[in-house]
Amino acid sequence: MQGRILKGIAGFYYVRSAENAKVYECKARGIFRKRQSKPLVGDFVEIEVIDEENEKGNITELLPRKNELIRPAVANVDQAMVIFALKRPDPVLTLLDTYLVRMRMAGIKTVLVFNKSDLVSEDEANLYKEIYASADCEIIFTSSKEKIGLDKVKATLKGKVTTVAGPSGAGKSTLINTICGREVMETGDVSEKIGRGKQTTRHTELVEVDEDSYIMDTPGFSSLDLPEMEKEELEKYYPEFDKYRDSCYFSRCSHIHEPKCSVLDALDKKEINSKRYDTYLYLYQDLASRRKY
Ligand SMILES: Nc1nc2c(ncn2[C@@H]2O[C@H](COP(=O)(O)OP(=O)(O)OP(=O)(O)O)[C@@H](O)[C@H]2O)c(=O)[nH]1
Ligand SMILES: [Mg+2]
Ligand SMILES: [Zn+2]
Repeated sequence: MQGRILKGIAGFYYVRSAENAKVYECKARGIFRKRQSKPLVGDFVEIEVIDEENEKGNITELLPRKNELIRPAVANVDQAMVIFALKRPDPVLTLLDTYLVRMRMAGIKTVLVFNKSDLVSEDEANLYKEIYASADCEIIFTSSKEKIGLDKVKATLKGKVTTVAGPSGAGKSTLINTICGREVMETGDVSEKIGRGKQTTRHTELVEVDEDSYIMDTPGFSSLDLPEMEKEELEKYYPEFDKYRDSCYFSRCSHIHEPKCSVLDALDKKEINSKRYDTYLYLYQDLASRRKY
């Protein structure tokens, strides 16, 4: 029978059957290791039941994926919700933009959530709204603590499968619990000393919000690199550059040092946000400094 992987822990995959809605504890047979494709949460699979009473089985086939991500490791999502705290931990824009670029590379629409809005002033929150105003993603400000923005989040989730992504301690699991109105996921503190989350969520899990909305909780990554790519590719993933790149004098303009660069002109005129441009520079230089083998 067919089903969908809800979570994977320690070599076991929990598969909800499409036939009877039972959740079977499954192992993936050796064929996957040979093929180098590992089952992911969100995968549709074929299973054989080996023990009906105790709900155990084997995954025998992976069905084709619509899309997949590596960090977090999920498959077949309709959209991603990149969640950062406005404070505790402070948002690191190079990290945030790395998440956004990765989502665009995978062709996954992104909603940007700034959580813990109870910890900053409205002016401070608005700064982030400005920075990401032209980044081609919906922006939602939330506070699980003070129940702000939750209806907007629910509306965005409606009818879709959404994966969350973001650094440890941003409040991903807390937001999921608040939205679901029950303790689905464990949550943890943010360390006072280093201001980082404690990597509370260790496995990815597909959670039912209501009958047609699903959200995947995932472990947080507080440091994340861009995947292997040519530095020249990076500019494609900054939607702010779309309006300008065709009018640059050089057709393969890096928008860094070339004369008659429309992106640099737009930056001068403040039509492109300088914080976003800064992360572009930073990520470009990071790619340029990588050793090629
Ligand atoms: N002030 C405030 N604290 C929050 C809010 N949301 C979450 N927190 C706190 O932030 C801490 C981390 O929350 P988690 O939900 O465990 O964070 P996470 O993103 O799931 O972290 P990982 O599982 O480690 O990736 C907890 O102490 C929460 O109580 C919020 O809206 N406001
Ligand atoms: Mg968590
Ligand atoms: Zn240019």
